[in-house]
Amino acid sequence: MTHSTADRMPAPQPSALATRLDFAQALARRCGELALREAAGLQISSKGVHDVLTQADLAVERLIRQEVAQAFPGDRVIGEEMGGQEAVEADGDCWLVDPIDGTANYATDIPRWCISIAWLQAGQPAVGVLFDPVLNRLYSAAAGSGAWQDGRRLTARTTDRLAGATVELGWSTRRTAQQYLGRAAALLTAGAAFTRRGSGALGLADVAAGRCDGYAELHINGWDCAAGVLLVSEAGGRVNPFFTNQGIHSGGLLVASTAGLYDALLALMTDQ
Ligand code: LIP
Repeated sequence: MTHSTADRMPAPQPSALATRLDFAQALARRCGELALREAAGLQISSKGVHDVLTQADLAVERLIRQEVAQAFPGDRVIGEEMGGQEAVEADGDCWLVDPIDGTANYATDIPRWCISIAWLQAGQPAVGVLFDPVLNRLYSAAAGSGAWQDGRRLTARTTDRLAGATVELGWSTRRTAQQYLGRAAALLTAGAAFTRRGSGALGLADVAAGRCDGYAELHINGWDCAAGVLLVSEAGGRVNPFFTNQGIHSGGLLVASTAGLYDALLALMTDQ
């Protein structure tokens, strides 16, 4: 039997998201290897109080930008260290990257930091990849295709009460000590335990992986959380409309948790 060309279906072309997902996963691993190499003899500078920069942050972001330009010419990149926001509309398409999230941990040899790479379409995370080189854990998500860690499907917890919950409360000097302490007190008063471990991205990965019930921060930047919020939503958790509210350009309040905890945690974080 002969087959006409019409009978031979073309091989299914990977979707644009699948292509970018595969690219980001391989790149995140290369970035992690670079960061591990750069850790020896680290040069550390300060961007401000409790805000450090290392030459590794810059080297990793340069690698990301170089690889994106080669693989996807014309794609816009916004990065924590080299910016790029001015070229991207709030509802635009871009790569949003944090070359090393948890830089203070990285700079002091505390083993909790990661590479965060996200691809946004129409201003919303569509592909998210985190690589934790210390534990060799690769987290990935594409919109509508679930959240994964090293090939294992991730599912957020079903916790629906603050009493007994564990929440990571991210901190920076971008909000006042009184504001932070007020939220910490409210969590403790509600019977929740709180922690702060210095990497918003890995805090979000823990929510997606069912290791923590929520991650909240009064102000976080888009590059810190773009990949992590997609992991949480694809793992069945809930996230506030961070990227609808100018998340690309100005950052802001982030609440990400199990579906059952979301309303209570959002109320606690927004209660003046
Ligand atoms: C960190 C964030 C974290 C925040 C830290 C710091 P960086 O990002 O992931 O949420 O609480 O202060 O901003 O600066 O290490 O990339």
